[in-house]
Amino acid sequence: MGIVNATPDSFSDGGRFLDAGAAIEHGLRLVAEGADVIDVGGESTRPGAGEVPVDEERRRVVPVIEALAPHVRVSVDTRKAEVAEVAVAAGATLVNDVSASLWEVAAGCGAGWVAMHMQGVPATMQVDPRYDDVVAEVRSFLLERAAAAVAAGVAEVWIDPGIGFGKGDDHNLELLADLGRLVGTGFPVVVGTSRKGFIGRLTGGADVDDRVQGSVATAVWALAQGAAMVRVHDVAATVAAARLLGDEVAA
Ligand code: HH2
Repeated sequence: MGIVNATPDSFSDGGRFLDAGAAIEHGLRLVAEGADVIDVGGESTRPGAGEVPVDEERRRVVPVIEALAPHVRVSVDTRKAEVAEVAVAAGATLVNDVSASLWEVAAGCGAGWVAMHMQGVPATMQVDPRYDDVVAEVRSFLLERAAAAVAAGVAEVWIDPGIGFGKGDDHNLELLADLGRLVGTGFPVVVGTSRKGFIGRLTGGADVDDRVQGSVATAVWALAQGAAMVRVHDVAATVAAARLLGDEVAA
């Protein structure tokens, strides 16, 4: 899953693809690099980010989805029901929901749904995240939401541990180490580590543009543990590494 953020303030590519033409061009580039899904977002959920009004978010994502949908599967990265609905009408077939609350919307419009775990809300989630057992708590939350979605009639339900969403570095590492416990639920797992802050901290303070190696390493790790999809900015590098793993190492 390649990331296209049509936002002014996303933590790694904010402002680069706010213009629809630039976002579409970038999405097509990621398709050429091997992305199977393009995730289009119009609201940053980086730590500290505030909410974007519905009209503005809709204005940012709809033209990009319309242009990309004939070429590739498109998901919409949103927490808002209204935006999910117009995005599906524009051609998106997957609702990537970091709030894990839009399953009825996905059921209503016949789209797939990604339930991501987050403790708190982006504005404050990194202040002091706490868990007794992060893997068990994330797993039971996701299972509960996934069951609700299945009961509501969503035919395609994904789960995502929400790396960096209300989690300290140790929480992120525990979730990655124990990803098998999410994979074991039987729901397909998607993981997003790409260029995130913990990679910078664990690699001696690498800037956001210098986190490709850590991003690829963690993506390959996630795939090796059984994740079905990784959400990444650096599609070419990730596809090359994933192909090596799948074609050569696992052969
Ligand atoms: N991470 C981000 C946004 N959406 N969706 C899923 N399912 N999983 C993730 O880990 C995830 C996500 C944050 O990354 P990004 O889109 O690059 O930044 P921003 O939120 O600042 O736009």
